[in-house]
This record gives sequence, structure tokens and C-alpha cells, in this order.
Amino acid sequence: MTKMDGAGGVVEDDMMFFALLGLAVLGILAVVVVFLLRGKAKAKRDTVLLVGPLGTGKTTLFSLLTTGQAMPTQTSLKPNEAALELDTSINQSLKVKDIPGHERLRGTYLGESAASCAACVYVLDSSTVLRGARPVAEFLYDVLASKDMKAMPVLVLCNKQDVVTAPRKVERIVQKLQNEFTQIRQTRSADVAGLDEAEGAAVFLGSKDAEEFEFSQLPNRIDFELTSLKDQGEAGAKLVKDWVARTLSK
Ligand SMILES: Nc1nc2c(ncn2[C@@H]2O[C@H](COP(=O)(O)OP(=O)(O)OP(=O)(O)O)[C@@H](O)[C@H]2O)c(=O)[nH]1
Ligand SMILES: [Mg+2]
Repeated sequence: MTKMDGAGGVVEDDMMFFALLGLAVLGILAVVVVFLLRGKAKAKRDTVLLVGPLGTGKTTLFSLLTTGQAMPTQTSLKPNEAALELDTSINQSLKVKDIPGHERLRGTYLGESAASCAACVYVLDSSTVLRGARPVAEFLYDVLASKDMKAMPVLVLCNKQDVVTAPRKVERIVQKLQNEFTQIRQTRSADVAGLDEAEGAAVFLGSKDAEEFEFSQLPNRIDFELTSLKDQGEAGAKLVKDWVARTLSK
């Protein structure tokens, strides 16, 4: 309490003033630090991520995109990252990052890369997708449902078109994945039926009014392309670069 009876009162007033000033300065510093940390945590979205199941051709695509040649590859154990030069320039410098497809590794690497994702190329093996669609669809579903990737443009690159078992029509692959998504979203939303609406929504992709899932129900731009990086590597890399330029210059 302030005493106004002589010099002692003035000293107490001064102490109170400096204490309040100190608190105000601390408060402002705390706000500045929080803002700085937030700014740091928000990574620049400048990376094209190459994701997809094991052995589908991501590293082959990475080497075609960055060196112009398809180098021999082995199963990736860590990501590859390099600058991505497009044929048409856009107002942004880009990187490309190849995420290993191994189930034990991809979650961690994708998790730490998702916030920097500007666009995503999901590489699948066309020659096996119709008979083994569930894991291919599950992983794509995880990518599209992830918080950081929700509105990202995705190119589904249906590779290995040179293999005889690969369907030549992209519609067959789209339809198969959509059927799988319809089942996956039912199963996943049933799993969280006890949770509240907000949490359930995170696992349900697409329109709730539609019984069948369609990619057009998503906010993302999703395109599908067929390729054979083995037989037409240069054309495949060009197709990807053109898609990135088209998508990110809009
Ligand atoms: N037939 C055929 N084989 C291909 C094609 N593209 C890549 N491959 C082969 O598929 C194998 C796997 O290719 P990678 O590029 O290593 O696959 P990845 O997706 O990086 O695999 P992980 O790193 O294990 O996730 C290699 O032997 C490639 O030569 C293609 O278009 N057709
Ligand atoms: Mg690889």
C-alpha cells in the first residue's frame, strides 16, 4: 500500500512503478518470443514430396528430375533431397524430396517433411495396383488426411506402364482407389464412432452425403497420370515438372 507521509511513500511508489514496468516488459518479451517461435515453426512450403509404397519408382523419378538420368536404385532408407529446376520458371524456388516407401520409415520422414510440402507426387505401381489396392489406397488416404497435407495438390503417378499387367486406362485405377476409399472411410469412421464429431471428421474424407467416395469431393487438386519411368524416363520427368509448374503457378 502507498504511504503518502514523507520520503518513504515516494520510494514505495517508485518501487511499485518499477515492478509494474518490469512485469509489462516481461509480458511484451513473452509475446515477442511466442510470435518468433511460431514464425519459425511455420516452415516455408517449397518442397515437392515424392511419396508412395515400396519400390514404385520414387528414387528413379528423383534421379530423373534432378540429374536427367535414371540411376540404379536400392530400397531407400533415408530421404533424398535436392533443388528442383523446372522448365518453365515460377515465382518460387523449389526442392524435391524423395521419401522412403518402407512402412517403418515413411511415417517419420513424411511427418517431418509435411509442413514444407508445396505439392505431392504419389507414385504407385500400375502393374500391381488392381490386385493389391488396399495398402496403396490406405497410404494415399493417410497422406490426404494428414493435417499438414490437407489442401495440397497431389499428382498420382501411375508408374510401370511397361509391365503387361498394368491397366492402360487411368479410369480403372481411379475407380479402384475410389472403391477402396469408400471402404476405408467407413471403417475408420466406425472405429472412432465414440469420439466427438470434430475428431471423427479428421478420419472421414470426402462428402458425408455421398455413399460412394470420389476424389472430386476433396478440397485438394488431384490429378492422375500414367507413365513408365523405365521406358520413357525423360517424358515421365517432364510430365511431373509440367504438372508442378502448372499447379504452383496458379
Ligand atoms: N518395370 C519398371 N520398373 C521400374 C519403373 N520405374 C522404376 N522401376 C524399377 O523399380 C525398382 C524400384 O524403383 P525405385 O525407384 O528404387 O523405387 P522407390 O519407390 O524409390 O522404392 P523405395 O525406396 O523402396 O520406397 C527399381 O528396380 C527400378 O528400376 C518402370 O516404369 N517400370
Ligand atoms: Mg527409393
